[in-house]
Amino acid sequence: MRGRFVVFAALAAMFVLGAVSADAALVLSLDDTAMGQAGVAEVIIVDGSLAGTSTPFGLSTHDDADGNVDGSILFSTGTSPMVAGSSWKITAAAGLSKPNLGELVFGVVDMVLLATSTSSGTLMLHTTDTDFNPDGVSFGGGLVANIGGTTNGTVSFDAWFDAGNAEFGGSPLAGTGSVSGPVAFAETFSIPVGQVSGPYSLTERVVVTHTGAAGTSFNAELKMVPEPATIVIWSTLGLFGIALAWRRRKAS
Ligand SMILES: [Ca+2]
Ligand SMILES: [Ca+2]
Repeated sequence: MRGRFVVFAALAAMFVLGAVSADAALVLSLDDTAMGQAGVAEVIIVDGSLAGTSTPFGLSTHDDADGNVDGSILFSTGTSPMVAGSSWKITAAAGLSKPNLGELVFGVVDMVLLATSTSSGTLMLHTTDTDFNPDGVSFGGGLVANIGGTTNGTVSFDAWFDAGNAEFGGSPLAGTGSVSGPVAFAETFSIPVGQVSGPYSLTERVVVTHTGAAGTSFNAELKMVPEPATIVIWSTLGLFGIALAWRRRKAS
């Protein structure tokens, strides 16, 4: 009986640990919308995991082959198509997050692409991470999205914030945009999200469309920052503190 309990406890612990680690991972996905279905990613990679890990986009298709760098995913097909039949060649695609980049309260997810296509097509990329956590701190938050690069096609950017802390959780927030090439671009979008007080997830989506053989590169960063109102309050409190210290020093 006791032995059976120990086995049960061990299995329960494995289940809990598995659930926690699956929930906390950075995920990078690439969808050639002409392959299979649009919205069905051909490449899904979970940080620190082998192919077959469960995600809301389906099972991951590739191992995270970056030498187990935590908070980093690196994917490349070199000069080969992304998948058989695809017009997209991924020289490099990367996703970055904590603990490699940013921190828990003010989370950052970052995505990098250097890709070419041999014909017209659309490539949709997502990077998501969960378990950013103010840990008892409540603040008025906003997202800043920075994206820069070069394109001979069109690049559009969307950002998600999810207070439910789900992978790919929430829906695209208003306030982002797109650019059309040929162009070198550098865009910054400010997106209010309101009060942040519990664990949250961040997701960024970039859609690249080429009308023929072309190349696109970008680095897209999405980060949580205190809302300007919060910064004003913090700054005011800071100035008040300095004034108080000065008065106390003068009095003594
Ligand atoms: Ca697809
Ligand atoms: Ca990794």
